[in-house]
Formats: sequence, C-alpha cells, structure tokens
Amino acid sequence: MKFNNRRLAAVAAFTLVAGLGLTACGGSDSDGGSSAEDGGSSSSGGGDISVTFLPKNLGNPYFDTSDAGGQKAVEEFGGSYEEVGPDAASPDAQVPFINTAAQQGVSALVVSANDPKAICDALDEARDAGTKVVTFDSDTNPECRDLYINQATAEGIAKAQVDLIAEQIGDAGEIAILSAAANATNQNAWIDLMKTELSSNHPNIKLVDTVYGDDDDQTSFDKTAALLQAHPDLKGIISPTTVGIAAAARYLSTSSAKGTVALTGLGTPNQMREYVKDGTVTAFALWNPGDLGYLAAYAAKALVDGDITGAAGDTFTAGDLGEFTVGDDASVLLGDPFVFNADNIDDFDF
Ligand code: RAM
Repeated sequence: MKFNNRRLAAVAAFTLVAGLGLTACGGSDSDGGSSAEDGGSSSSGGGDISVTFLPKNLGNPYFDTSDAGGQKAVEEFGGSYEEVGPDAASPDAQVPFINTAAQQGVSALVVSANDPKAICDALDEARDAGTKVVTFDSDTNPECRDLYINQATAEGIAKAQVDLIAEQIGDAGEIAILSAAANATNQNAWIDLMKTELSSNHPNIKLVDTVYGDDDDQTSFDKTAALLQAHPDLKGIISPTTVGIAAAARYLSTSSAKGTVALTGLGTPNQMREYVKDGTVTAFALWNPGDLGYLAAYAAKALVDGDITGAAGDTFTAGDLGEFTVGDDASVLLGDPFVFNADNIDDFDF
C-alpha cells in the first residue's frame, strides 16, 4: 500500500464539513486478510513488537485499507504485523482470535469491536497476559481496553450524515437507516446522535425504520429491497456503514427508485465511485481508514514501549501523521469526517 501524504487543503473547499485534515491514500492493495482458523496469516518484518489487527470481519474493503495502514506503520517501526478475523461480524466471533493472540503473547492487539461487551472477558485475559489492547473504529466498553482510536467525533459523523440527507431530500419526508450489525458500538452511537440531530433540527424529516445488514453485502442488499417495499413514500436512506451503502447503491442503481430515493451515509470512494458517476448517489462521507489503522499501530507501539499509559494528556508521535494527544476515556481522535461527491471522488483511491 502506498501513501500519498499530501494534505488535501484544496479539497476541503468542496466539503460540507469544515476543518478536515484527510490524507489521500493511494491504493488498497492489501492482501485482504487472513484467518486464524484456516491457518493463514499476513506477517511482515521482525523486531520486538508484534501487532495483530482484528477487524470486525474479513473481506470488507474498509478494513483491508485500515489494516494495510496498520501494516505500513508496523513495518516503519520494524515490528511484526498480522491480520486475523472472522468471516461474519457477529458479537463474539472475535473471541477465538483474541485467545489465540494472547496465547501467542503478541505485544498488542488492535481491534474493531462487533459488540461493546461480548469480547471483554477475552480482552481482559489477553491484557492479564501482558498484551496491550487498542480498539479502533468501533470501541468496546472503555474498561476493556487500554486505548481507543476514534476516526472522528460521533457528533460530527452523525451531523455530517443528517446534513447530507436533509440537503438531498429538501429537508422533509420519510427516511430509513440501513446499519451494520445490531450491536456495533460505532453505528449505534452514530444512530443515537442522528436521532437527536433529526429531532432537534429537522422536524419535517421522519425516521420510519432502522434495519441491520450485518455488514454483509447480500443481507444489506436484501434489506434495501425490503425497506423500499415496506415504505413506498421513502425519500431517503442513510447507511452509516461502507458495506451497507455500497449494497444499497447497487440495489438502487438498477431499480425504479434510482434518482427518487436518495442514499447517503459512510462509504469508501472506490466502492461508491460508479454510483456517484451514474447518479444513484450525490454525496457521502468518511475519513481515511488507512490513516486510522496507521495511527492505531503507532498508538499500540507507544503503549508497548511505555511512552503512554492511556492517561489524558499523554502524547505520542504517529509517524507521518505527527503528534497526537490522548483525550478523555483513553481515546485519541484522528480528525474530521470528509464529504465525497462527483467533484472530488476521483482524487481518492481507497
Ligand atoms: C463498515 C464498518 C466499520 C465502519 C464503516 C463506516 O466498514 O461497519 O466499522 O466504521 O463501515
């Protein structure tokens, strides 16, 4: 994976969300992950620090990109990298992978959680065995990990998506949410805040349904079809998951609802490009998943080295991304969400 560390100050002018610092990322050429169950692994380098990335599930381009960012960081600091994970994003599917990593005595685990509680016992055991635990993307309960790497504030992510749908449907009418797994910490936090934002500032938008595609392409596709059938007056869908929005766009692009039912949410430019170009989607948001994984790997190293403990005010340097400060609840913030549209989508490759 190659990084282009050009800061996209010029592109910021196109965004609906102010103040971003998104880094363009060239290529999503990771090996797509591996499974502890099938004995596969994706390792590199040597060194004293071993870092295992554990995404919600394998086969999701979002995590391919985030974990490739992690691999780049681990290679920079001379550690050894591995990615493992389950096929399905279900609450406790990650437990065997956590147990294996603990038995292997890895220095750090970097995890995106499918459930805030279901993996906590396994993480506690790993930490007792000396493994540092960093959550990224989707957190556990704070007591289950050493540090959480947050892609953007939950409030900012929620508002960006509500602003987009409001703009696309004239701030009035029925909308639905197509989410990821029902227990996903990140999506559930964003959905709660989207509801607050809708009721505070968009009285004429009515959220009529929330459905769950489990971050599975086919399930998300089917749930989109069912939503349209159940709500004939639907004017828009927000899908706060890269898997969901891509599946929904694929469904809409060949349906009679194309162009009449708006779709926005969180997507990767490479998955959404054709749907922006064919008019199915106008604009959607995200951050740079590669930067998120890169930051998480450097945070793991800082914990392992004892440079930080997760206390508020701790600082560490994350390679090319520069210095970061630990905030409340032992969390570190990457930056702001970014809005992609027809004017800028070709500037991105991830
Ligand atoms: C999916 C996953 C991930 C989320 C993105 C936006 O890839 O659910 O956790 O952050 O969407």
